Amino acid sequence: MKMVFRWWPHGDDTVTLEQIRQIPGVSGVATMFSDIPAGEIWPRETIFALRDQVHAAGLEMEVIESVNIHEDIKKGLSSRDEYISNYITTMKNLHEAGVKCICYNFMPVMDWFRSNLELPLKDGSFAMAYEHSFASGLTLDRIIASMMDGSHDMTLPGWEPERFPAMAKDVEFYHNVSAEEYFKNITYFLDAVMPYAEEYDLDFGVHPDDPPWPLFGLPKVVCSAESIRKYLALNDSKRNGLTLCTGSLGANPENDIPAMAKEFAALGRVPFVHLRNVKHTSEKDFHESAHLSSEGDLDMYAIVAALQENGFDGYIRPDHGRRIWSEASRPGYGLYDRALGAVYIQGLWEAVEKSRK
Ligand code: CS2
Ligand code: MN
Repeated sequence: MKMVFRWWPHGDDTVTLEQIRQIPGVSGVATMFSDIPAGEIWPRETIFALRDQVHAAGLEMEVIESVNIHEDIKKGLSSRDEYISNYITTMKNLHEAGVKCICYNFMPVMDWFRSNLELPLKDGSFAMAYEHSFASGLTLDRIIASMMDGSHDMTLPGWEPERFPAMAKDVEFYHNVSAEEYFKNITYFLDAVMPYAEEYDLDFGVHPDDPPWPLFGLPKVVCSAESIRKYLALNDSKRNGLTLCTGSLGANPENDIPAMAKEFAALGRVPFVHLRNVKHTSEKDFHESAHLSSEGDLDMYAIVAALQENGFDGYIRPDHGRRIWSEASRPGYGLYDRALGAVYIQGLWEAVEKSRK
């Protein structure tokens, strides 16, 4: 297992590589170029320059989160072939720079959604929260405005402003796309890309939908054990894997996360894990919590044990943290709470490892 930490380059992060280097046990970053629009090739020189910067700080750059998928690929338009070809060139460039794992998602139009990016918790910290009745009633303008209001002027993953102008039309487009058609578009992408994932030694981990249920009339793809089985079966390559995001999947109390960790790690199809915890306030309402089992509804020990006992040998990162100690940062991605999470997870990992000997 390798512990990594999400980080944005080119001045788009309040956290520095030097700070990440000082978190015990963290060996590398999961990073991306949020300034390159989806669909464009990531130039070799740009990737190599970043890799050198990360290495100079004493860290590795083996995980990319995310190489976003152009909307035309998701929609299945004829222009997709060019974007897929660009994607494959980016894969080649990343491979040559030593990248081993690519996290991506197939959520249409937008990435994760929260109705409140700064819910005050009892202990004086702030967490991101989701209230279903409120979220389902929002217009697109309100959705964008509510995400931007809490963004502290930083790009939120999946909410890059370049996406906004087309969003309304895109949402409408998907109202006429069935889940079956959408899965065909995914298969087309996977069939084109997986042979190159094998050639370039790149493990792909699709990120679950967040929240893991239908919202805004958009098709949902990865939200339960059943849908994950279906996704992995779309293309049999072992490189076609899952990013097990416990907080995204765990937002639905019916999802048994330790069972999922067991099933998919045993298949060797989990290259990357996002560990975070959630606290349910009702069936479809929740807020994010500190990583500890005692702070949320997920049994983090059971998840770590399931991964280890089933041969998981990939990357783990602490996902969204709370805002604590008055830190100003991109929502979910401050230094302090994620650093506490990284160390807690490694404590669990060591405890499980030693108890098995
Ligand atoms: C993040 C995602 O919210 C989360 O759980 O991990 O934004 C993730 O980076 C993307 O969906 C991956 O493509
Ligand atoms: Mn995640």
